[in-house]
Amino acid sequence: MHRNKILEDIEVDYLYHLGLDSSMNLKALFGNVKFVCMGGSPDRAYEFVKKIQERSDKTLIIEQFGKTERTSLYKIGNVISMSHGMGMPSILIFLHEITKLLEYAGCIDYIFLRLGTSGGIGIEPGTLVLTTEAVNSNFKAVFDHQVLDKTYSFPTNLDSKLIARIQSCVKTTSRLVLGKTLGTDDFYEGQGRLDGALAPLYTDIEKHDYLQRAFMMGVRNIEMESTAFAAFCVRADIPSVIICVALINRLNGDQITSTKEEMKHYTDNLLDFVAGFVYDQSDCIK
Ligand code: R2B
Ligand code: URA
Repeated sequence: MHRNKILEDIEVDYLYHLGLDSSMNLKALFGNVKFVCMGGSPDRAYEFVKKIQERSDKTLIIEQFGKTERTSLYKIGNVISMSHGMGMPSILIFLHEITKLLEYAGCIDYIFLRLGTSGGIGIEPGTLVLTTEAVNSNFKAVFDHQVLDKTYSFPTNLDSKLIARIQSCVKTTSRLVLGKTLGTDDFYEGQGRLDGALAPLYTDIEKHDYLQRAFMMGVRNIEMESTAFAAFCVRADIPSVIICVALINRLNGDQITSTKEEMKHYTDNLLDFVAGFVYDQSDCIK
C-alpha cells in the first residue's frame, strides 16, 4: 500500500475534477461503497446504473454527485458508476480522486472495475475480453510512468481471484474470452491504424505484422487506459479487473463501421454482463 500520508495534513482536500471535497459528509454519502465501475463515456456510466436498477425491480434509487464538466458520477446501492474520459492521463486523474474520496468516506474492501470499448485482435465484434494482463506497446506487463525527470516501470498485474470469480459467471449467452490487453496512448498511430490524418509511419505489411505478433503474444484487444489503470490499482492495493467489448476485429480493418443498433447491442452485452456480476456479488445492494 502506497497511500499518501501528506493528505492527513490537508484541512480540506478539493477533489477538483469530481466537484466534491473532504469537508462534505462523504462517510454518509459514500461510506457503503464496494464497487467502483468506470468506463470512458458518461452515457454508459448512466446506462450501467439503470441496468443495476432494473435488476432490483426499481427498489434502488440512482443518485448523481459532483459536477458534470469532466465526469458523470452516479451511485446506486453500494455501487459507484462513473466516466473517466479517454486515455491514461484522464483515467489517472479520476483514479486519484475517487480513491481519495473512498478513503475519506472510510470505505473498505472495495474493488475497481473498468468497463471499456476496444479494438479486438482475432475476435469477432461484440466479444467481451476479460484482461489477464495489461501490456504496453512492447507487450510487457508494465506501465511506464513519467514522474518529474524519471521514468518508473510499474507492474500491471490484475487480481487473479477476481478474474476467476468473474469467469465463473459466464453463461453460454455471453461471448467472453480471456486475454492480454494492449494499452496505448493513441487511437490512430499508437494502435497501428492507417486511417489517421498524418501520413503513416509504417506500411500495411508492418501494421499486420505487429497485430499478428500481438495476437501470438496472447493480446486479444487494444484500448487506451488498461496499463495505467492496472498499475494504479496495484500500487494502491485495490483489487481490480478490466472487461472490454471489442467493437471491431483489427485483423480485418481500422474503421469502426458498426451501426448505432449494433453498437448498442455490443455495449449492452458488456453492461449486462458486468451488472449481473456486480448484482450477484453484492449482498447489501439488494
Ligand atoms: C476505448 O475507446 C476509446 C477510444 O475510442 C478509449 O477511451 C478506449 O480505451
Ligand atoms: N477503442 C480503442 O481504443 N480502439 C478501438 O479500436 C476501438 C475502441
